[in-house]
Formats: sequence, structure tokens, C-alpha cells
Amino acid sequence: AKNPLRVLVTGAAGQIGYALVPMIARGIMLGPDQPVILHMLDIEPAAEALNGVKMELIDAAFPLLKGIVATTDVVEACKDVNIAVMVGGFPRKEGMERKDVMSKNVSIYKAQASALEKHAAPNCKVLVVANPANTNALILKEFAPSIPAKNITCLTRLDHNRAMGQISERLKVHVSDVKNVIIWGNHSSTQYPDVNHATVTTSKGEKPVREAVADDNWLNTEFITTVQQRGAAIIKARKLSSALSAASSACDHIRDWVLGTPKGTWVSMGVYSDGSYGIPEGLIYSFPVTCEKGEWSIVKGLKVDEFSRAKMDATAEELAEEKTLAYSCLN
Ligand code: NAX
Repeated sequence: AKNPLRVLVTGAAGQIGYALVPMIARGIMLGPDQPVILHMLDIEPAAEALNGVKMELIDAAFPLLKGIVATTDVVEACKDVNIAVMVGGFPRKEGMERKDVMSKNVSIYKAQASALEKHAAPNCKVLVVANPANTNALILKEFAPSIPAKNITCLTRLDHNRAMGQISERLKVHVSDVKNVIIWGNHSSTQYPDVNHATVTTSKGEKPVREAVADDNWLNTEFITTVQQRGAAIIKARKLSSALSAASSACDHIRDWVLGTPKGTWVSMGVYSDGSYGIPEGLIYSFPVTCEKGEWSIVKGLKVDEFSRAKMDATAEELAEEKTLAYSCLN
């Protein structure tokens, strides 16, 4: 039998945490033969709720769940973790300035970076979910210099899955028959969902999504805005933000990263830019990636047309601005 892996979930008493921890305990993130020890961190005001989640995990009697650490102590939470899913953060409340939210999250991610750097297992893989996800991940990277940059990522898989969902609904095909959409850039409304290299499998074989949809106007307008605005649409309907889909996508992200992407398929991940596709280094930007043996690599050489170029640059620019804002919060 495999040794258990320690998986940290921060913000574990929140909405996404509540959906995510049972998925991890059931083997959806790391596979049905991988035992796990869950580390759950939240802050003092949520300590009682966190303990309630721990009680439910015990009650669910998950065969793969070999231990639970539920704590408000960041050092205890980070001790020896192999995977860290950072869901905890400070939400934007009505009337709050962008700078105030940024400042709160910068200080959270700076502190948690140090704790991870000092106490996590070597080669710990980090996924930042909490918004602003790309910039929180960048701050975490900056303040955990001994963690390799390639180990620090942010979640854009939810956007990726949403894009596949929209194509599947439009074409009335199963979502598993759609592949190789791309989310470029920021997990925000400037993200660019790109279907130029996506394909759909039909009874007549594999076909470009553009050809199958045969409506460039829809693909270049409504499709893009629907994916960009999907989070807001969920809030409007549920009066709460996406939780089960976010949790499921976080599992997809880690599973593919650790266990690999299927041959011929790529996924979207927010990763530290190496300058690929003319995206400035020093940003955490969502790219198409394939994963093998626990390492992601950016898919190279895809053709980028003028329409895409403008959108890829616009979202990079927003990330550069967020970075400047984040740094201004450090002083
Ligand atoms: P909730 O407010 O339900 O939960 C957040 C939890 O984090 C709370 O329990 C809170 O006490 C805790 N927390 C706050 N500060 C903390 C700290 N310093 N250390 C540890 N825990 C801390 O929010 P939820 O709906 O679960 O969303 C969590 C985050 O995910 C938000 O930032 C949200 O914006 C972000 N999202 C990101 C998505 C993505 O695709 N990247 C999609 C879904 C989601 O909107």
C-alpha cells in the first residue's frame, strides 16, 4: 500500500473547502489507491465551524482518509504537506477598494509563503485558488524563494472546464468529447478563452471546434463573455459563488499535474511565465500545459492570430498592473 500524502486545504471551513475536502478524502484528487492525511487551516473566527467539518469527515468514514489535522495554526497546518491547496483569503466586500482587498491578501500570502517554505515537505506542490488567484500565487512565490517556481500554480481549470461546458452545450455533445480549449491569462474577466486549437470528437472523427460550431461570431463574442462572466452568473443564481465546480476543478488540476495529462490533451494552468508566447516573465499567467511525471510544461508553437494576440496581451497587462498594486501593498 502507498504511504499517505499530506494535503493542506486553507480556508477549509469555507464554501469551497466544504465541497473540496470530501473529494480529496474519496480519492478524487490523488487517485483511488492513494491514502491521504488532510490538513485543514482556517482562522480563529471559523475555528468552531472547522471543527464541525472535522466531525463530519470522521462521520463519513472514508477508507482513504488516514488522519485529520484541523487547526488555526499556520505552522502546524503546513507541517510536512506534499500538496497545498490555498483556498483561504480575504473576500472583496461591498464598498471595498481593490487596493484594500489586495493588501489583505498580500499579507496573508506573504505569511503563508514563509510557513510553507519552512515547514512543507520538499517538492510540495502548491495550488492557489483564492482571489486574486494569479497574484496571490505570485506573492507566495516571491516570499517562498526556496520553493521552485514550477511548484507554484494557480487555478484556471474552472474557467477551462466552463469553456468546454459551453462548447458541449452548444454542440449537444458530451463534454468529454471536447478537448484542448485554452484559458490564457488572469483568472478574472479579462481571461481569454480560446477555441482556435480545440477539437470535438463526433461519429465522423475529430473536428476543429470552429468548424463544428460554424459560427465565428458566436465564438468570438458571446462564448467568450459567457465564460468570462460565468462566476457572476453563478452568484446571481445561487446567491453564493461557485463552490462544487471550483472544488472539482481544483481536484482536476492537482490530479493531472501529479498523475499526468492524457496523450494528445492539454489543460490550462496558471504558471510562472517563462516568456512563452511573448508573455512577460515574472507573471503567473494561465497557459496550455501538458503534465508528465509530476511536472507541467507549456505547450509550445501554437499559432496565435491577431484577435488572440490582442486578448492575450490585454490580460497580461492586467496582471502586470495587479503585480504593481500588490508590490505597492508591501511597503
Ligand atoms: P469562503 O468565504 O466561503 O471561504 C473562505 C475561507 O477562508 C473562510 O472560511 C475564511 O475564514 C478563510 N480564511 C480567511 N483568511 C484566512 C487565512 N488567513 N488563513 C486561512 N483561512 C482563511 O469563500 P469560498 O467561496 O470558499 O471561496 C474561497 C476563495 O476562492 C475566494 O477567494 C474566491 O474568490 C476564490 N475562488 C476562486 C476561483 C478560481 O477559479 N480560482 C473560483 C471560485 C472562487 O470564487
